[in-house]
Amino acid sequence: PVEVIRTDYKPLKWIVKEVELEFRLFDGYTVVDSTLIIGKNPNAADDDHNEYEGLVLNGDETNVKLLSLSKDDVNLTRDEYDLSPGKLIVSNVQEGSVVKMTVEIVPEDNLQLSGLYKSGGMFCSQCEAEGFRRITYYPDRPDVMATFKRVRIEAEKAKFPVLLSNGNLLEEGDCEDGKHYAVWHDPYPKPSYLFALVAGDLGCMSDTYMTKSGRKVDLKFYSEHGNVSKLRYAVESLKRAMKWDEDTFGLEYDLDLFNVVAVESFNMGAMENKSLNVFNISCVLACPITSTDANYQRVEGIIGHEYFHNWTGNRVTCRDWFQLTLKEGLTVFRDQQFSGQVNNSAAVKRIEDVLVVRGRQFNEDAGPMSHPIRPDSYVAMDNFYTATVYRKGAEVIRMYDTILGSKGFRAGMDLYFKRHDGQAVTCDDFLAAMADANNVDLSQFARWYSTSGTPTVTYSSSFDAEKGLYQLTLSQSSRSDEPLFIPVAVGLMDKESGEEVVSTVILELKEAKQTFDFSDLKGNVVPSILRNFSAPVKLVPASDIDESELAFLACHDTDGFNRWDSAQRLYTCAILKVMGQEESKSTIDLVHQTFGKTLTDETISDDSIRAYALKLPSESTLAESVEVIDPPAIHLARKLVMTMIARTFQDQLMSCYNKLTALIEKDGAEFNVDGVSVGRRRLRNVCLAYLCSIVDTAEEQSTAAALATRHFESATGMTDKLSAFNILVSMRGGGEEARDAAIKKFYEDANGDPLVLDKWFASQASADLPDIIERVKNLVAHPDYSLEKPNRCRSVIMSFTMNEAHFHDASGKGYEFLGEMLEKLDKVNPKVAARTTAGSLIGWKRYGDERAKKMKIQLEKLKALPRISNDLSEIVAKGLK
Ligand code: B3K
Ligand code: ZN
Repeated sequence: PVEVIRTDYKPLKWIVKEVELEFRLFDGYTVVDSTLIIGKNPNAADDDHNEYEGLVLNGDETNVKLLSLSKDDVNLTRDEYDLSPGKLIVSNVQEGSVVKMTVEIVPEDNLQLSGLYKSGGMFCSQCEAEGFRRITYYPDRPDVMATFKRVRIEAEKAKFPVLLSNGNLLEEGDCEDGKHYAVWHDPYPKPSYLFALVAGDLGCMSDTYMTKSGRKVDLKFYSEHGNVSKLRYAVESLKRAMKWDEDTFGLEYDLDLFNVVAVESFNMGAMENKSLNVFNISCVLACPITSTDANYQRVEGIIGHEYFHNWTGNRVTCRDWFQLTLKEGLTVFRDQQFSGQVNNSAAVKRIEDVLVVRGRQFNEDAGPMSHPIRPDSYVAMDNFYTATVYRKGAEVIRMYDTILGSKGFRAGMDLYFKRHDGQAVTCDDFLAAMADANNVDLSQFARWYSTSGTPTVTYSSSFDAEKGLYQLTLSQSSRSDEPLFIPVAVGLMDKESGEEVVSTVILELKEAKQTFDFSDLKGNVVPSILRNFSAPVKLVPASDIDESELAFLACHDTDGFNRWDSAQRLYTCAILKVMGQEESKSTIDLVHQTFGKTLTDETISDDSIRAYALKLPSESTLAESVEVIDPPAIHLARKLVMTMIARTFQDQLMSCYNKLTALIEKDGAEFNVDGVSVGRRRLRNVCLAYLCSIVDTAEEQSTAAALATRHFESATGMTDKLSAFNILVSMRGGGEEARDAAIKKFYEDANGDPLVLDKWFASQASADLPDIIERVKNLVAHPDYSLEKPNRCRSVIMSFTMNEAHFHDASGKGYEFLGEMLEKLDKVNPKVAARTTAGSLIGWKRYGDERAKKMKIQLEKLKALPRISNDLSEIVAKGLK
């Protein structure tokens, strides 16, 4: 495996200016003809030292068979080109040279799902990051932007009535022998990673959108025939996204057609190919009986995300893959803003996003895969589509917005497009546009791009009652040699009245340590720091945590995010004390006070906020607060605290549950995913989880099982059904019968629907049962299980690795199971093996000696595999360092 280094970037001497492709899709193989018009790269200076004189094309020789090659219509013989693994070099090209070739590929055998492959009966493609080289030889790098002038697809008409590629349809028609063809033209130059092709027997839901300037855009969403009605929510989401981008950034869609295709076998969520977005069915299909509220939200967010890429990613793309966060961090930020503003309350959305940053990104940054949002090297680029590049990247973009204000941010965006539309650029270019548009120096801010790890901000304060002066001292530590520029949003609450006396200000922490003065105060205050999570850092007090301050903020903070966060911190204190068997009475008292107030506080009008504020931090979030992670101990302590709260508030929880049930029933059968309806379901399901946590005796077990079963059976949609199911799958003793009945019923109701079956598998793999490993082994032996379907793989293997207490069972059996699965999966789909499952072994250093040893053994075993993929070996090697 070759390591690619960021600072080695060099422009190519020869690039492709125009390309024509012809795909002939046969049964069992596909022939691809290509015509490349070559040009001299204007970005490569003459004196640039270039590694190669000729035209350098990438190609995956294990996938692509070269049948013929010509230059300017003369066939080339073996001494006129150089073919080595991964590369084809054609010598003596000139401006305007025409290089033609024919290759053969076998999409039917392509189980990696990168390049052109088959999902069910349809052909589809995935080219980012480096999949186009698995279709044909081509300069497969994002800084080569060519016009795809003519893409002709020919296939059997009966089996593949729909033939799609990027851009506009130029012509279509019938050929001989029951075949037909379509020709596509994309007027916008693009890198090869944005190319797409789809051929299949698909149903379609159509709509139109009129842009601000009066362009009528046809929206066409394709899926298997039986799923077409489930595309409605995605279509509506797209229209909202198109409008939002016009209103917020003045960005309009630039073609007359926008296609979206739903595919079952897909490595990730979705792909922003120019005007032909391809989606994992899980991110585009939605209907009440198969999808949860979270699924709906995900559809809207990802539809927005891929659409927003049309400007941030496609019109302006990345110069090289190290710049990935340029498009991903920015586009995630855009989709977060969109979702927060369109449907949900902004605070709810913020809480959900921060949960991911803290739960996944912090964890990644604490392990051996830690990297800056702009990485310095990679072996398999697909391993770097990480929480860091995406989520921390989005936090970095958010900080520009926080520092410059939304007007300043918009000015920066405008300048960015003005300067770079149609180009492949770098993170430095983005920063320069932000700085220049606002006339500020952001050179210190640039350190965020090169610093890995989670910085810590420490705070301490003092109050001079006589002067009315409050002083807040902030200090920072990070892996950067020089201090970072950290925007810290702060507000002050009066200690007596609980009123906000200083509303949010942005403190610019630029030095290692800085003191900020707040004067003219009438009395002492409680600070609310890092409001809205204004920077991706860990916030810690210089001295012991003041738990009563946390309880105070959890009840009074005017910043919705910090109010929630304070409660989370307080719950964390309690759980950790219980875990460490420390004296915890006073903490528990505060927890009860806070919980009780949150449950009944009339001033909280949003049930989602209330629900989140009542929920305890997840086990993975709790793990971030301990030195050595002992998952079963965390699990047990969390469960104890949960049950204790549930017992204390049993009546109130029950009456809250009943009140919500009545409200929901009053609404009748119509299913809605507006904020109010979602909030009610969310809060009711939180109440249910607390109530069903009281299971210490056989009698309590059957009471809880009966309540969950009633919830399960009366559920009007998947949100409620799955909430109940997630509880039922873990039932023991008096609840066993109910558990087994629910497992059977859920499966029958699924009636083969893949998205529902994924939930059936995932929920069981997440169960808290003593024999869970045996159960998970049975799940992978189930006839509906398949290693070739990434969604199914994730639903079992990933869910089990996230079932921390059991995956990390002291016996090491969880690790052994994962090791075996990875060995098998790597042979089928190395990208899924590396990205979504190997991550759970590499953090071994944090799990204590005994577990570490056992986790490492599995990594060693994988390392020793005779034919390990580059993708997996990169992760394993990092994990063993
Ligand atoms: N850009 C794609 C991700 C491609 C992943 C390749 N391994 C989807 C997205 O972020 O929008
Ligand atoms: Zn993206």
